[in-house]
Amino acid sequence: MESDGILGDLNSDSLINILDVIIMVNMILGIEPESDLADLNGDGMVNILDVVAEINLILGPRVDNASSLQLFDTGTAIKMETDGYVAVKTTIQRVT
Ligand SMILES: [Ca+2]
Ligand SMILES: [Ca+2]
Repeated sequence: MESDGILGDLNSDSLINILDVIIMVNMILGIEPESDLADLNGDGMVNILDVVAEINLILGPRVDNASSLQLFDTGTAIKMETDGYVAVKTTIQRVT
């Protein structure tokens, strides 16, 4: 395995694009030797998770995050309506 170069740039052209995705898939299939540069999530192996990370690098950050969010109490549940993606962190606490 090699470690010089840009993480995700598997053909060393200083760009991260679909060509690097193809090389990564070939590494997974055993067609090409694996490279440390393909292990985007740093878990020590090259697999589909790294392909997803590579594609996300190419597509860039999501631009469709929610700009508004409304919560509704339906009586039996809390309902949420948004116009895009939101990250939700939930804490469940017992009330005594
Ligand atoms: Ca490249
Ligand atoms: Ca990995």
